[in-house]
Amino acid sequence: MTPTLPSLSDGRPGDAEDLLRDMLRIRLFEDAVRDLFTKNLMRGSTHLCQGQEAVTVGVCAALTDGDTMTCTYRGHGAVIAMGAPLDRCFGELLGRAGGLCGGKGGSMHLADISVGALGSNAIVGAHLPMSCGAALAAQYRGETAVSVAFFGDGATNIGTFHESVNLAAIWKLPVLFVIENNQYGEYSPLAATTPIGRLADRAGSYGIPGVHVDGNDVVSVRHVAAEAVARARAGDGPTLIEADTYRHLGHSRSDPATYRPTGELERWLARDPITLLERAMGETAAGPVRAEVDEEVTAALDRALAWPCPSPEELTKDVYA
Ligand SMILES: Cc1ncc(C[n+]2csc(CCOP(=O)(O)OP(=O)(O)O)c2C)c(N)n1
Ligand SMILES: [Mg+2]
Repeated sequence: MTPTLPSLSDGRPGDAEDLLRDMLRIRLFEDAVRDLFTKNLMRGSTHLCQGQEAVTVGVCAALTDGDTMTCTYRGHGAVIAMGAPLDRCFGELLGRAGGLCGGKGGSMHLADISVGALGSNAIVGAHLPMSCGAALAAQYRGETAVSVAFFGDGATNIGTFHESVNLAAIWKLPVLFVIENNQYGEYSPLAATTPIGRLADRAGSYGIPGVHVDGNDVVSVRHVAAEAVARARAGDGPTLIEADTYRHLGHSRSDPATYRPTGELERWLARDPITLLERAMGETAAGPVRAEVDEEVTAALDRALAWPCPSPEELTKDVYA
């Protein structure tokens, strides 16, 4: 489904530009990170999300100040979509003192509490209970804040998924459980690990709404998320959203993704969420946004590269030995 301009306008000038800007920030950030790893300027591993930008941008566009978000090791995009500054995200991955977590968390542990990004998590499913906790805190204090948990298709086979959705359902916690269904868990296609094809159907077991959406159509994602947010704020409890999407690259830095059937990547590239939106907006509107973000990302990386590493005294602060 191609997004159409009427649904983009949303009654607000610049709306489509804002969505495109946010998706491009993530795409160009991830492209730069890939480049830095290739040049060995970043260490360890990383899990990139090129191709999945419409899910995090669409959902986070339906949030407001005070809402919270948790995500996976493939979480750079989600943290950026919440509004974390790009230079401090680069700084974290580069291990610099100016990074979001002082350069000590790295790619899989980005967090920026000031924008509600409570943390990326390397343990599959471990952050779903954290979003339940944030939602419970808001409910207990009589606040209207909601909490979003982004996780993969594979995570729906993990115990914490079922425990979290069950608890949120029974306590009517204001949580959005968002499945980034990128069709694979590591090197296994969904069908090899999961006995059902439509993951949103898992909501039925917990008596909550389960919604399936085209995760490459940012406007549709935002629409579905806005409905779930409204339900949660009204005290009607959680929603499970399944957003169909695709990661353009392998599972992690070391995965060339040779297990993918011929033509599959090309089919998804033809439905690249950014290209779809750019096409819907037209070159005149979309071109300047791309140029602006390109400059923004380059400048952010340059700043981060100039930052020092944490001092030896800082290295042992805020860590467990
Ligand atoms: C509890 C746990 N089990 C296994 C792993 C190893 N592991 C890392 S990523 C991954 C695949 C998860 O797939 P999915 O939930 O679909 O997320 P995606 O990587 O596709 O975004 C696995 C099994 C882990 N990190 N944590
Ligand atoms: Mg997956």
